[in-house]
Amino acid sequence: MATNPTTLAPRAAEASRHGLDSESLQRDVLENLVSLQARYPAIATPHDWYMALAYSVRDRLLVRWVETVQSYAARDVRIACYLSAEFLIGPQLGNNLVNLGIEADAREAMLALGQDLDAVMALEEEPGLGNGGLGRLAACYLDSLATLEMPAIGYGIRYEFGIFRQAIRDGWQVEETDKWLQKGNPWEIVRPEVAYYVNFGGHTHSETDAEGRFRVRWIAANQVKGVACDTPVQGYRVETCNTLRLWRSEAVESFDLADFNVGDYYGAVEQKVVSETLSKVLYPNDEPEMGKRLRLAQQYFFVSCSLQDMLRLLQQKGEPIERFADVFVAQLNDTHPSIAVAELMRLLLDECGLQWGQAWDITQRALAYTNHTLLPEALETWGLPLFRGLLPRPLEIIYEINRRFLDEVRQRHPGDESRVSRMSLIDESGDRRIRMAHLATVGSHAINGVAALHSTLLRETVLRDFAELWPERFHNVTNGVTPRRFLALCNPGLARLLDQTVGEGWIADLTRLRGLEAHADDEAFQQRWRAIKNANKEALAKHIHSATGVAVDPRALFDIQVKRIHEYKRQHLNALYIVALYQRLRREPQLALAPRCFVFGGKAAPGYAMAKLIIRLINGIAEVVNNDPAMEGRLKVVFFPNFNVKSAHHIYPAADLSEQISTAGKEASGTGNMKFMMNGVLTIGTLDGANVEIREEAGAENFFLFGLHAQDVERLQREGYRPADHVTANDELREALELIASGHFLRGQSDVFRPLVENLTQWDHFLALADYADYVACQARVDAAWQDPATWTRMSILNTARSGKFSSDRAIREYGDRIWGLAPMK
Ligand code: GPU
Repeated sequence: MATNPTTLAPRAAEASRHGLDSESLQRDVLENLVSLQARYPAIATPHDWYMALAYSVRDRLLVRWVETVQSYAARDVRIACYLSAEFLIGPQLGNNLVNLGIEADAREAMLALGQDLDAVMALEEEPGLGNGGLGRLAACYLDSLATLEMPAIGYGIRYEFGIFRQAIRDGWQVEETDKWLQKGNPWEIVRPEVAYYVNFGGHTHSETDAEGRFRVRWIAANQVKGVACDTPVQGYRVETCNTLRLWRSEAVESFDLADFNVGDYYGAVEQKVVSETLSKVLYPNDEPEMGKRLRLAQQYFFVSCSLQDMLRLLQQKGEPIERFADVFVAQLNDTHPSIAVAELMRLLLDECGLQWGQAWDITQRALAYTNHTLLPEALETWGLPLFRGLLPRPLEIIYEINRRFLDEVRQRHPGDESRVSRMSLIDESGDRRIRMAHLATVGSHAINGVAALHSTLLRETVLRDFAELWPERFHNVTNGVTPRRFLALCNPGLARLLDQTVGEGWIADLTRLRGLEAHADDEAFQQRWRAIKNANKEALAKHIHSATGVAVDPRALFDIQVKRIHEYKRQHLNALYIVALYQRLRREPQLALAPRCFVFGGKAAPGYAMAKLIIRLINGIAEVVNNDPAMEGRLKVVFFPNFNVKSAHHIYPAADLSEQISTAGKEASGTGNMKFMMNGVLTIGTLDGANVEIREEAGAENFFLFGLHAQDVERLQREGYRPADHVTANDELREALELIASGHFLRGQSDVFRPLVENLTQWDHFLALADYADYVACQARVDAAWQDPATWTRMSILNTARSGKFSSDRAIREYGDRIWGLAPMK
């Protein structure tokens, strides 16, 4: 039956407005239980109830979604496209309830059906389509774009297997596949009709077309089809519902048909399997790059599908190709999508028939690049043979971009060939490699870092020559996180107190939390503040117990470090301190130290041996400390397995102290630091990434600062750093290292942690030993502040009060103003 969409929309919209109450939800859940799950209440499993509720909520999003898409198609708007290989969106049900404003109604409806909403929400498998900070940032930005009602589409890859599940066996990390789609995904709408073909391999061929114009044809060795899988992204209490469009790879029918005709059935099926492999699994490496062919294929695949989709939408809007950059701006989330520079050029030249100059102008105006790391080992490069084999036509275009670009450099700096080779898109120093950060920079009208310090260092180091050439293109946009998920949803107790104290407006305007400052010294308010924290700690203690079997006392100081395991993040510095504490407490049982519970969480890249060893060390320390009767009531150590968005919901609100102890200059921004701060957690940290700005906002007196500055780190490393000197100068440190090397934390096996200890005493690339003494001194200040609850609580309140800057709404407004030329539509 053909339905007229213009008459459907208002009717459906009307219906939805009446659908936001508990009775209609209850009715729909029951109906969906039967019609979608084929169950009746008496035999429904908890998961059936989850699915029935999820579908009922999805229906309420769809009306807004359809209207939003329609309005973008009809109106003269610029659309921000966020291109990212990762979107770590987390569980959807709770977030959608909060953003629709129907959490209480859903709770009531489920209760009437005999179900507990929290228990039902806990059943949702989270889409782990990201590694850590970078992927979660993309998800926070989608939330803010929708909340600010800015036209936006998120484009990425619909991995069948997301980030691995981390299990801990005998103290070691074990990776298990993430089968997040096993029970179906109620939030996804697959659109088989929105599909594009992507070329791989083969060769190119130049010809002159009918109008006598020179044109290049890419004769591909094979093609893969990308199918759109959409997830609605509902803004907070607004009508806007944007789209996250993820591409799933499939075989191209015509290819297997051709094989069938010559009777090669197995060949045809193999082609299908190879095609589907493209979107099979997320690469689990955070930061260090690994140069795998399949990874490059994934990047090109999703970028090409996304740009083709944008071209189709442009056509649908009735706009000419010349208007591409007026209608779209694409933000490249690190270099993973940077092949967009070559692919957009290819589409404009080869498919649309534009001339180079015009195509280049459109490309530069349409693209912008965000850098997320300065670590040299994390900067993406691709070897030429691999690149040429997979993407011969894009490579030709990169050569031409480079030729024209280097001409410009030579004109500006005649005779400066060392500058030319430093800036080239191709690194010719060893085997020739394409520098993706250079490609992204040259092809973009705006380049930004993710915290003030990071953006400064980016201009001074990694992209120095480029910043000199085009200073006006360089920006800073300090990261932000969404207060909907990381405060309203995950800390309902605190959210209620905030509502009562500063009014509900804080959720969409986080700067209103400043209103809390007036209550920071109010004793009754402090008591309520502490009661909420204690309740959150009790809840986390239960989760810890069920995940690890360790019983922790909620009255202890919860000292938490959760993030990917990496040497630059220095979980081992924290571990060294715990070992020293342990030795101190054994020697001096009378020591008046406050009881502490150290909690760690985070995954190690499967191939990163040192990171896995750090996990083993933490678990070894935990086993010894937690089983030592002398440590009872004084010290506990927990490694919380499989840290992800879901467990993060329980962890951030329950922390007292947030560990942000990376080597200065190495952490681009950090975003966990912001999530802790919002939840009233005090930071112990270095002057790194966004810590600098967190301390500025909170006030130096409300932040525990220690460690070398970025310039000191740089100078030490340049002049020659000798970690052994710190060992000699510090008995406590030396003894801690000896105890670790002795095998004390691995049931006497003395060989296992040797590489870690040797690495530290000989190289210590991230200066953990250089910062050790200052870290320990700073921890003593933490202990003293904790022993005075009024002081601590005041600091905690002021941290929440001053966290407004770190809302992703602020960050997205800045992207809109400075980079996209796009304002909130409110
Ligand atoms: N980051 Br590059 C990742 O999570 N993965 C990456 O591959 C790269 C960077 C992180 C940064 O380490 C972190 O400091 C930052 O807050 C985050 O990106 C978002 O910008």
